[in-house]
Amino acid sequence: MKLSSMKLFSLPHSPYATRVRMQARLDSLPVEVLPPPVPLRTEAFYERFPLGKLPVLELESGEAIAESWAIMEFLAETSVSGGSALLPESPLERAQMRMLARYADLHLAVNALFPLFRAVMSGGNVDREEMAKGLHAELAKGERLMADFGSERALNLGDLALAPTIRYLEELSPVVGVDAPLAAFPALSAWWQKVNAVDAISETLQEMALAYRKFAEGLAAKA
Ligand SMILES: N[C@@H](CCC(=O)N[C@@H](CS)C(=O)NCC(=O)O)C(=O)O
Repeated sequence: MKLSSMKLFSLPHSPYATRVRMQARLDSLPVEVLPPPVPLRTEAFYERFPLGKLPVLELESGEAIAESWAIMEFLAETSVSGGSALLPESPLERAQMRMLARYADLHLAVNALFPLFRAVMSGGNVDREEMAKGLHAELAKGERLMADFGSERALNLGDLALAPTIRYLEELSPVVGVDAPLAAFPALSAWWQKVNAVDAISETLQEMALAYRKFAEGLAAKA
């Protein structure tokens, strides 16, 4: 399998694509970041990418890998990473890494981020107090995970999966009157500081946030 040059089809504002871009930067991977080669939500797109979403990693052999987490594990497990430090050695730490990724996707995104996104789209026409409570409850789960996993551990793929979701929460939570969503959570706040101290991470997160603002302006202009 030749991996000397891979294409990552990405959207700059996508939290899922951002994870992979951060990994590529951190591990200096030979990945060319490109916009979708055919328009999203078209027959041609579904024909080429059956899951219908980005990111997609296309290998030189033509195989395409969809789903950000599948891409991340693939990249970390193949030789291009040369034994990525982002993939912990022990089965327990690997399980904890996957817990973080699943927390990001199955808890925080589903129960907090998507509702906030819908709230922004509706112009804030929601029960703000109820939503702020929901956000707090989801972040409290993350607080427990970070406290349980300890602050000394090295950053891993799970942290990269979670970081864009947290950056989005910061961007969107003011719509329900929450300006500093992590303020009540010391372990999460300490983790967030540690994550943002890594330039490859904070710069990629900033690119995503700027792209989101442009994307949101585009949506608002259409509305
Ligand atoms: N579970 C997927 C989610 C990917 C996803 O939702 N991507 C969005 C961009 S953030 C997308 O491709 N949207 C295009 C569309 O829905 O047409 C992953 O982890 O890669």
